[in-house]
Amino acid sequence: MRISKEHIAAHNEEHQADNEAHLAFLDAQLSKQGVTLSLLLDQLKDFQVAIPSWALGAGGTRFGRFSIGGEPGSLEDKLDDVGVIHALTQTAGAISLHIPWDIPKDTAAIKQRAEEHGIVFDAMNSNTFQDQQGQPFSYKHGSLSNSEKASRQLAIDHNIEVIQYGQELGSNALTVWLADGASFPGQNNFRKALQNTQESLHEIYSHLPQDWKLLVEYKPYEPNFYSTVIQDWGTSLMLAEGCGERAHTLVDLGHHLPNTNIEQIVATLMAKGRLGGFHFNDSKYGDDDLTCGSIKPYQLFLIFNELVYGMQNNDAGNPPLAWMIDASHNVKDPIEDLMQSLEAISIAYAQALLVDQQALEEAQRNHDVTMCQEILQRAYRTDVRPIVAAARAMAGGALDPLGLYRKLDVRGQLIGERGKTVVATGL
Ligand code: AOS
Ligand code: ZN
Ligand code: ZN
Repeated sequence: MRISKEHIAAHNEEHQADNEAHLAFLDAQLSKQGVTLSLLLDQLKDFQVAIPSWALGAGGTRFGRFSIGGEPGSLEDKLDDVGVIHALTQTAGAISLHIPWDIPKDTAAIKQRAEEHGIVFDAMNSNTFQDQQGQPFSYKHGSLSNSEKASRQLAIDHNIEVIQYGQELGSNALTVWLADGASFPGQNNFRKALQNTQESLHEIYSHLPQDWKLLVEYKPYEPNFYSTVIQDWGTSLMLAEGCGERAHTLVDLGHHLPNTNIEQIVATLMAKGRLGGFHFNDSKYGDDDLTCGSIKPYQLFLIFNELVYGMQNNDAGNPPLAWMIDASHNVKDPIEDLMQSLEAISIAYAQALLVDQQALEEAQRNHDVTMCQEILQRAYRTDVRPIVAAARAMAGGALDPLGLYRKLDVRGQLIGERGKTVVATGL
């Protein structure tokens, strides 16, 4: 273990008085609003977000990639890095794997390593957007949507194989994101491509174990720039409904055209009981995959407000949400970046929990538009960082994860062990 209980205890002792002073002030303010701090802390303490295996190395663009050194070179290393994040934050108790990038050579050993870090296996991700070496049929013109049956079957079989790996590891969800689409008008027959995708997904669904979920991710463009087969939430929902009860839509925050009202999409999907998962990130332009909350924190809060409302009023039977970060960029230490994302997500969640739902409902009923806005903004403008820190410490994490990470020079240690130029598999 790179981060010991002693490290955390010593660090927390140093920061405790300061955090408690902040907390006492907040407690006094919030109790006037009828908020019970201990209840809030309990809810936050249990909150977990999965880390994608591909976010642990420096990302890259088609123009280049700059290594930050000490990056994971194997699945074992990736687990160790999530272990660091989880030990510091106690909110990253799950990893999401990508096959074939993360094929476990020794499943039992991988499971044990994950267990030592307190990590479980979240949704498995299939990969039909790249051809692997020696692959008999190509995905160049599509995978599940391909007009050639042989390519479709290959992609279906790959997804079934991913489910099998996931079963061995104890996962219970398969996320399908397709790059399928067209870059030029006329290239594809829209109707046939959609029909093929529905049939392929249905076939995969029929191999899904009873306690598994199928999560269908949508994205408007990239890598295809004219059309994408699963372009939006409506298409994803339609495909999920066409598969069956255990198929759901997955919302990736970066997969919307600029200014789309994502919180409304969340509310709509939850009303239908079909919101299954989430990929958190932030963006200014498209699928930028930047640190959560770094560009549009108010939007993140509004999304969480819908999520909290949806979970508290879950009459449509949405499954427990598979929360995950999906991030990748070129410049920061990925472990630091992921911890910043976790912090932003926890902050948005805590603020959403502060929303006075009853007062909001009343203001809505009275058409008191000003007050509706006030109620949301009051919650959003509360500095909940001391609460988030306290919940983390209660769970055994650090009051200031980033500070302790730097103080222990974890990246320096990783560079010492793994070298300066290791390149992780995958993106
Ligand atoms: C791609 O844009 C999607 O966000 C995927 O969820 C994910 O990033 C991909 O599967 C990782 O390669
Ligand atoms: Zn995603
Ligand atoms: Zn994406």
